[in-house]
Amino acid sequence: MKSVLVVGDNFQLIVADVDGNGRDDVIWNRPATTSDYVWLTDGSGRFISRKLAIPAGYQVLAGNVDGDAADDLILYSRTASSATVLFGAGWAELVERSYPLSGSYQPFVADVPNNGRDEVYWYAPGGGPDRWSRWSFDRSVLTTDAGLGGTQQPVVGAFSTGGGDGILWYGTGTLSDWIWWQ
Ligand SMILES: [Ca+2]
Ligand SMILES: [Ca+2]
Ligand SMILES: [Ca+2]
Ligand SMILES: [Ca+2]
Repeated sequence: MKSVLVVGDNFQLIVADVDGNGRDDVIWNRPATTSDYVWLTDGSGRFISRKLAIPAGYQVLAGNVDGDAADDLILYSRTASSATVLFGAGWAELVERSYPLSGSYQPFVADVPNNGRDEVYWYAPGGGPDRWSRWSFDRSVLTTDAGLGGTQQPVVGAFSTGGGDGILWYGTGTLSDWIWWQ
């Protein structure tokens, strides 16, 4: 089946099931403004558009950090002193919570450890300390230091049969490569 869609402007698209109905939705984020949208789908090829306000200058990551039915959106800006999570909920009535975080990172989502919830790894390539945020079912977070100390590029994948994710750290040229298993 094919549907023709016409969407103008410059959006960044993120796919996540933010209403927790088992089908992926599309987040349309304008990086420079708060005029954003989420398209919810019932699986029939039709989308329902709802307004969403993601502040300018924020990077958006998708993951299910509290392990409920709905995916969540993690918002990060290098100039902010906190990270924000928009917790997914029915009809995309997202619940916002902020968590203290300072530093300049290239964050990514990985299910490490394999416990039914996604974690966020705050990667600071080079010298800076990395951090590792693990949420609980009650949406409290534990953020600890994690050290790699290199400039490798991370690639996340479900590499092992045991479940959860592994992280392949690729170093260009003569840099060492690493793989983190679980
Ligand atoms: Ca959905
Ligand atoms: Ca925006
Ligand atoms: Ca969730
Ligand atoms: Ca996990």
